[in-house]
Amino acid sequence: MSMQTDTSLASLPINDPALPRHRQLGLSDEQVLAALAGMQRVRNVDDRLWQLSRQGKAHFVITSAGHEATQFGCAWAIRAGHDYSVPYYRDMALALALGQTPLDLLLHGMGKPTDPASGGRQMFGHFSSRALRIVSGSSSVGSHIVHAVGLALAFRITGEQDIAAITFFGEGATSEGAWHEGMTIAGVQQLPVVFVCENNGYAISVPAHREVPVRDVATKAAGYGMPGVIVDGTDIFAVYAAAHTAMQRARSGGGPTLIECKLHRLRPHSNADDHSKYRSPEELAALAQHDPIDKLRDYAILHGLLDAVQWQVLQQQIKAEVDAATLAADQVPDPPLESLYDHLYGA
Ligand SMILES: Cc1ncc(C[n+]2csc(CCOP(=O)(O)OP(=O)(O)O)c2C)c(N)n1
Ligand SMILES: [Mg+2]
Repeated sequence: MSMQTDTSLASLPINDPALPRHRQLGLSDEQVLAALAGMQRVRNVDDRLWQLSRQGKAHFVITSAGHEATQFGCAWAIRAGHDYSVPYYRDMALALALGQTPLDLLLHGMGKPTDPASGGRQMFGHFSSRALRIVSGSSSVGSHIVHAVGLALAFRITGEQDIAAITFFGEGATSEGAWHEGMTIAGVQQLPVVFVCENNGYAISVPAHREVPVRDVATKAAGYGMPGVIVDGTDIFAVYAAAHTAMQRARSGGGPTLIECKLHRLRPHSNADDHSKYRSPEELAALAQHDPIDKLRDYAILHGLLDAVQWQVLQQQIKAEVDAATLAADQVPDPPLESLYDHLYGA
């Protein structure tokens, strides 16, 4: 195994360089359109949660805006319900890409008793689903890395083959002790686990150069005995290529990989944050150039997968779908007072 950081794109078989990129990667037109619709759908849910928080109906909002291509690109490489995904609070798009619905996410955001993640017990961003093998993260930044590595160690101990765990985190998390411990065990044991860093350049208001001592998080991989790969996290195909290669490598006994996806957080960290206090007006204006949905839409139109009118119609359909899900979630009664201590340890 190479200990060097591989900053080139991990490659998949390319049959014909004249083909569009998705075809070169073995992805169908339908898969690309489904991902585009899914990214737009989760952006609508994101919009809606911010509105609901202003109405006092959603308690906490963490945006995935700007991170969608990374999360959908990785989802293509995950066999949902087979491989284990250990996301962090930023991964609403991943939860949707793996099979959760807008209603599931809205019930979670509104703390309803039918919230599939936790029955309204967890704060927003703790996505989980037993059926989809999505394991809830914990609020303490970076601590879930250890859970993903523990899963991979369990596969090793129980002799499970052809399976991998994949975990997600921000660049700020890579400065945490738990991240170091998890990466160390994964490297020492060469476990079937993939680490995905969604590097958006900020830990809330703290810029990356004040939280991470290296320019590229991927270079840290060398210290843990695994390859590190850098990709453009706004490019769904680049992310998929890297994630597919890393997951296949992990599932076939090749060991762990660290993938760094460079991208932009398009909105404030959470509904408790105001990013105009630490991002300049120029920086805020430039964010529009880094929207992964625009990028995939332009690609789809360029390759004739849909036209501008069909895109308009699709956007309207998705908005109507999210409107209906919002109404449905809003009609669910809040948890009754007497359920206050349900599911609590020792209650
Ligand atoms: C151990 C710990 N320290 C601090 C916090 C507060 N906190 C929540 S999110 C966050 C930022 C983490 O940034 P990063 O890992 O880059 O992820 P991003 O939010 O940018 O996606 C911080 C400091 C926390 N939850 N846990
Ligand atoms: Mg960050």
